[in-house]
Amino acid sequence: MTSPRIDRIETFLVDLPTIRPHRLSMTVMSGQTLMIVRLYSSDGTIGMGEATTIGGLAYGAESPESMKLTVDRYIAPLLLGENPANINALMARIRKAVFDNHFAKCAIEMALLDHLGKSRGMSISSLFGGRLHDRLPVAWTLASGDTSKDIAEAQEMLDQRRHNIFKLKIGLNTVKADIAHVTAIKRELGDHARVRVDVNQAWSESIAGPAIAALEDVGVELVEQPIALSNRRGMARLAAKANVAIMADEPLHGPETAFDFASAGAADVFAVKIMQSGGLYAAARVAAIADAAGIGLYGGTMLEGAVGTIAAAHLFSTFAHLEWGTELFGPLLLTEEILTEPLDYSEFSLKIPDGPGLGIALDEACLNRFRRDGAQRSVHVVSQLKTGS
Ligand code: MUC
Ligand code: MG
Repeated sequence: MTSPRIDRIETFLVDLPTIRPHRLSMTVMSGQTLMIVRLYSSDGTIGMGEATTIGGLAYGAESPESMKLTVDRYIAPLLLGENPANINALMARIRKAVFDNHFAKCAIEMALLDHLGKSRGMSISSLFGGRLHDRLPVAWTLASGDTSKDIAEAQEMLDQRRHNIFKLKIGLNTVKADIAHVTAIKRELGDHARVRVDVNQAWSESIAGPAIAALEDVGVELVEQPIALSNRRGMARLAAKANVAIMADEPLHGPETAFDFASAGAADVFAVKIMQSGGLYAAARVAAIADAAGIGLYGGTMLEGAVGTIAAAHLFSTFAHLEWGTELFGPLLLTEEILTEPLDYSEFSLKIPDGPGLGIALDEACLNRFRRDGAQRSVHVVSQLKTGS
């Protein structure tokens, strides 16, 4: 039997509105752009992947447009004509030719994994050795910028039994105003909900010390990335002093940075993200480093749409210790349902799909309505290789 080969790679951007403005310390989002990759092989199997950023270039060095360009111009030509099942070899070839660009690499690796799973009749979690959890706890982020709106939103989530863990985005206002905001929300929700905050690097170390102590007093259980991503020593000092958990997020760019943070004692918890890590395999290695160092694990998000969210969910479902749950709520922040069958968010958790690969299917009519390029696609075909065009 001949092996299948990659015939075509297609990329396109999908611009979707958010259900409300989402305020982080570095940007306010009113929409999210999905960079979708589809990989077509000679046996008719299609693998799909997705990458997203937050606020264009506000959060990190890649934008949706740059991810698309990286795949179109630099990654796709390396894969055409190759056997899609050789994921390690293909990713090694990509790493040799493309420096960094973790998000673009993650989207391609995801499409290869989806393709392999579909070809073998196995889910992505099965490819990673099988799931340990059928459902994952999912936190919701309160980030409307308005205390009473946030309280109403949290109460609605609790009533629907959709979320009972809330992450509050702070760092945009004064510390005094932020602490008053968090205090009011925690007081209102009481013991029905767990409350955490994400400062997204907005504080200096001298501000962070007393602010973390004040947040601890009002019942916050975890503080995420209080200071600049480059200040690893400051993170270590804050983690040593604080009684609440200190979580690292933005500095974790794969196994090397995870090892650096773990060996410096610079966090109690790691937010593991498949895109920031550079793919699912790299994220699994970040989790292994955390486990070995006794660091807690949290399944993070770059506010991915359904494709990226489910890819992450498959991987996180294989983690033995996921002490802090996940925040895989990205699709719920968007106004549009892009799947033919919506994901199951209920009982404060997300169900991992059972089907092969990612186990989800895109609603083409919906995608077509929101595609930035209308009907035009960036498609790379094997014939381009032959003609050299
Ligand atoms: C981040 O910094 O954690 C995750 C949830 C959310 O609202 O923003 C993201 C990014
Ligand atoms: Mg964060």
